[in-house]
Amino acid sequence: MTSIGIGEAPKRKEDVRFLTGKGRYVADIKLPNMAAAIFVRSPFAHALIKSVDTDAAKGAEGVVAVFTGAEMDADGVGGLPVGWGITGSDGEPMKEPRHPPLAVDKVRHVGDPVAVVIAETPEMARAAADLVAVDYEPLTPVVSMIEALKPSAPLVHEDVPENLCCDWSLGDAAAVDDARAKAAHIARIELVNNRLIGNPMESRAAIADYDRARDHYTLYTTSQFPHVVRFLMGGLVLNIPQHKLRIVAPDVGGGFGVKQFHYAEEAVLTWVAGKIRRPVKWVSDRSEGFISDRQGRDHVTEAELALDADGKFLGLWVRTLANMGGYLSTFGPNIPTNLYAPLLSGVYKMPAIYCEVKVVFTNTLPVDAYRGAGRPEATFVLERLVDVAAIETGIDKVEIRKRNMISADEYPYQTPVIVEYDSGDPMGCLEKAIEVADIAGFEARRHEAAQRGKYRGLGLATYVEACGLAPSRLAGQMGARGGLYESATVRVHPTGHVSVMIGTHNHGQGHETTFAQIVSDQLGVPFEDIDIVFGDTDRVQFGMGTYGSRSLVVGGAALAKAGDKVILKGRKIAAHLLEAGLDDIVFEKGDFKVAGTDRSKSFAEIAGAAYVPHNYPLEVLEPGLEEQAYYDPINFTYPGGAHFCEVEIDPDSGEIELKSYVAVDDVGTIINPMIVEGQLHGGIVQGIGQALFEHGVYDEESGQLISGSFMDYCMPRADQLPSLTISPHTTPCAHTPMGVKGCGECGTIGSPAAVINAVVDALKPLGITHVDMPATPNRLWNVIRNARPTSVAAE
Ligand code: MCN
Repeated sequence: MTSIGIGEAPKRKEDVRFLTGKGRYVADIKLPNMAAAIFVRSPFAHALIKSVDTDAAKGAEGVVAVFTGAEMDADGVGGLPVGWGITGSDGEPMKEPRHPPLAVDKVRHVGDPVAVVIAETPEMARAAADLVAVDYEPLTPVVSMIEALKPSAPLVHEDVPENLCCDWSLGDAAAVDDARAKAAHIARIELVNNRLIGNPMESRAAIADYDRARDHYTLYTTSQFPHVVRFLMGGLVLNIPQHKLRIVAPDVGGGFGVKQFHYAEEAVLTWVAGKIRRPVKWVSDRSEGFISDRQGRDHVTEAELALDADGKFLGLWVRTLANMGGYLSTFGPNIPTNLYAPLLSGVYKMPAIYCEVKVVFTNTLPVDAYRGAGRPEATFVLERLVDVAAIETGIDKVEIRKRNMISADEYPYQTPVIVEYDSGDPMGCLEKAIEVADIAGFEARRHEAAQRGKYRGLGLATYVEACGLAPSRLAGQMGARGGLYESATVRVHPTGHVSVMIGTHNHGQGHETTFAQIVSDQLGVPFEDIDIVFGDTDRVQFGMGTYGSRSLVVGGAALAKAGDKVILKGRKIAAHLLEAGLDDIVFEKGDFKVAGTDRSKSFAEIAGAAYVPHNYPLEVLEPGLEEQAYYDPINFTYPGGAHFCEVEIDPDSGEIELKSYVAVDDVGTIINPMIVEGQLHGGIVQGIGQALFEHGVYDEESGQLISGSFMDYCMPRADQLPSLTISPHTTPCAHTPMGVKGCGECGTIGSPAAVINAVVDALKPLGITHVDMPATPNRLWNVIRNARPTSVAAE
């Protein structure tokens, strides 16, 4: 029974139940009299719905009900809302077409839900779903963004001309034109940021229940932000008052962004539960997830970097097409704009930046945040371009970065694109990475590989990200339609045990451990005596959930603030009990003491006195020891780092082997080094997945998702990875209570660029300056074959 503090690495509290199979996920929940739901989904990417005949399905064995979009419409159900609006450079707000939870007149992507079948069992519902006769009139789909913007393209939404949701820009175009005019060299690149399909271990699921006696709904859902689901769904889709709606997101088996949105299935099930007056459950299988979960990335970009004769950056110009898919998802338009362009300065002094983004509708699955969300895309553009500039100017890739890097004493650093970095030491990260990765020995390793007939390459990427979403005022200026603060309640029980109710959501990040460490450190309460409660709108005060690596930075800060209030109240109680002045009471290692004396009261004694107030200052203090705090950050936090990757490519097969990966990251004060290392591991592997394996591919003619299963969508496996070397180099954040910065997305942000830079470096002898992601063996084999069909061993 000991307190465990900040910087220690206890084993994760939550793993006891996960590793012993006792986690309680939505799919594990069984309510009495529960029916099962199966969605009827469009097989077409683009089609008119001429009619939906549900008669046969309604007559099938075990069927309870069948509902269509038209019925929900007739009942006044609203469209799925967008939580973030953007405005075009012409001052026009983005086009925001209606998104009915079940399609009404038209389907806009394969998998668009058209009807829902409710039956006694999932098998019965599935059999009946086949009997729902939808008369579609297929239309020509548009998949490519370039095609979608052509005047002749089919329209995904009739009220959105040219399929253009928004023509958005940030920065100073004239200043960048000046930079280009003055430049000694302009490096240019065209690249694709491939579409990703997130695959958390647990697929999405929902159970809705309606309590007739209380006229009250409960929705259990696999969500990263239950309060926001209640806010959006209750307030804007179903018109259920907030106090009549409870959202529970119990154990959730990974999200990575995919579970950060308000989904149609949640609204449909809740509405259905009210109609059939029975609980109803839906559990997606993996195949359904591929055509119903939100997807990520999908940019086409051209960019130019202007440099002077010394290799100093003068200006950056970026033009990006960003795919939204068939509908705007909850945060879709925010990702390729506000979370992308403001990060284009990276860790460099970039005097001028101009970025324009055309946000485009296509007949594909909606695109939204996926781990990193906009920031890996920005890093990829910048770090690929810097490498191209290095090759073209003949300046070494490390040297060109150092020449342009913001030095530690230049923080706080105002970029030309909104954000002001509060703290950092990119040069320190880079120097450490150079040492840990043994860059001095690389040429010898390259030579040795060449002897074996292999191309060996060294890739470097630096990065900075803005996370800890977000200062509400700034987010509001950028189009957020809600606040982005966080909340925590510290409830001290009469025994001194502590329950923390926190508005974030733990779905793999280890919050039950790290938040308990914060409380244990602050209040001196044994680690085991602290329980972290989250994911239930009836148990926890309003909170914004987990995404944007915000939980520690914003939620942890709210928690520390609430802890401060507990200490202050405890000191007041102690002052009374110890007959001392408040200013004389200090709180040290779990004891309230009269400074300079041996008189003290333990934390548990003070808690007991607060709840059994026989000797208590009732005139000036309420009984009880429970405090709540909300925290709204004043800035983002800006973790950053330097990643080195080494690869070997077999020129005969295109096979690629990752030989080493070194990551030096600055995540501010570290609460739990083991958890941070795990987060970096996971993030880096996700980035490697994007760089080498994963690709969401749609057939251009039919709009079918070709990579719709793990047979075609290739996830990284342990045996394809080297042992990762994680080596922190931290500077404390200047404005968060504990000096912390987020870490949940860092790995995903630095790694795609580091890996592709290594691939391109390996192929340098062939004169290749860019390879698109994913750098699969097939792609590399073709690149090598078209460049020079000889073996490197001959050199
Ligand atoms: N931490 C720490 N010291 C720091 C920073 C963080 O000890 N300086 C700890 C935190 O206390 C927390 C963990 O590291 O336990 C991650 O913290 P944070 O950076 O605040 O990120 P969040 O908890 O807000 O998690 C969100 C982030 C995102 S945006 C995605 S996507 C993501 C990710 O984290 N999805 C994940 N990591 C994931 N990990 C798992 N296992 N599953 C997911 O779905």
